[in-house]
Amino acid sequence: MSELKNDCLIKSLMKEPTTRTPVWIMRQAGRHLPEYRDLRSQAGDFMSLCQNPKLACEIAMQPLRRYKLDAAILFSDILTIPDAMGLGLHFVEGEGPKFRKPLRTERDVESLSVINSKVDLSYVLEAVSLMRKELDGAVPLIGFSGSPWTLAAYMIEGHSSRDFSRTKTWLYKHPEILHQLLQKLTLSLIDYLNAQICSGAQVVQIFDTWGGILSHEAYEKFSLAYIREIIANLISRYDDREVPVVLFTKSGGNWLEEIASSGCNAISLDWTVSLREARRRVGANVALQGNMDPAVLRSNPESIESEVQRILDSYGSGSGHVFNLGHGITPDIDPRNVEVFVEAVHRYSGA
Ligand code: 1CP
Repeated sequence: MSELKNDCLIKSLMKEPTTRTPVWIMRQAGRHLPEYRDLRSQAGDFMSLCQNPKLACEIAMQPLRRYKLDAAILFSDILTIPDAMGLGLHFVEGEGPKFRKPLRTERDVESLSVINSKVDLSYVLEAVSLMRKELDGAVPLIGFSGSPWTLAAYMIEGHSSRDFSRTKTWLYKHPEILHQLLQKLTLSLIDYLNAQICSGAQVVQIFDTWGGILSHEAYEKFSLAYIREIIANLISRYDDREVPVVLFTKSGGNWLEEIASSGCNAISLDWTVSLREARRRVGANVALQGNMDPAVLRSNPESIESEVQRILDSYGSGSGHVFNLGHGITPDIDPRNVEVFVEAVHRYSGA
């Protein structure tokens, strides 16, 4: 077993006791850091950063130099999978991700192949190995992927969307084509996450960012069923250690029991859910991660500290809580406020 100097994240995700509440931040590496923006402008664009393992490794380390975080997260994106499947990902300044060849017809779905990560996404796996080397056991490395549903939504729309109307049309008009797509994505994601684990990812998080736009029945059928299949096929122990799985379904607060039964070790919660209530409902079975509103970081040290305290009190004493935001940090946040946030979690949660 390789040495891990700070294992409080993994312990909390496994609901084992720790001396304080671990903390990391969704999207901790990225646009809120001036040193990230510098590197991106040197590299030209976001994909050039992702595809260069040395640069990706450097970016993953940037937030750890500023803040006392309990984890690093792979620097990459959930949309590298559709890119590897041939959709042609690119980023338009100020407009976000776009695909050159979005899915339009049944034939488009039929002609997609399941990816072989070692061949198609070797740059991600190299970045994972390099990050593990660079971390040298200081904190665990989190690997990640999108959920099949969330990736399918981007692949069908071709870009981000507020209501994903094209995707929902497929869901109700051509459910069998959507299922075919979700099955191919599921097989690709099993391969991808296991390859990340074998390359050094010590925790994996599945981002179901758009699960919350589905109806109750559709969520189970079109999102959670495939996530269950992924989790059931992941390597659960590697290098003599458990590899915990965290599942984040944005706006998934109505389905905590169903999400908790997916096989995940922890549920990442957005800010619309009470931690106390979530713990009462599913805390016996899974750890909980979250859930400060990222907008709090736009306020001032006093408000940030009191929100941190309120959230810690809401979870209460005992193991099984990982502090995080309820969604990714936004690009406009002042790093000084992030420092206040991380320090507050340390100060109010123990040693
Ligand atoms: O510099 C830039 O303009 C690129 C901005 C950027 C960054 C820094 C994008 C484009 N992706 C990322 C990195 C990223 N994305 C990480 C690693 C960084 C870290 O966490 O430290 C991770 C885990 C993601 C995950 C991701 N990408 C999600 C799931 C999490 C979430 O926020 O819900 C989603 C939905 C994406 C798609 C995506 N990629 C980039 C953007 C701007 C978006 C969102 C598009 C949209 O709003 O629909």
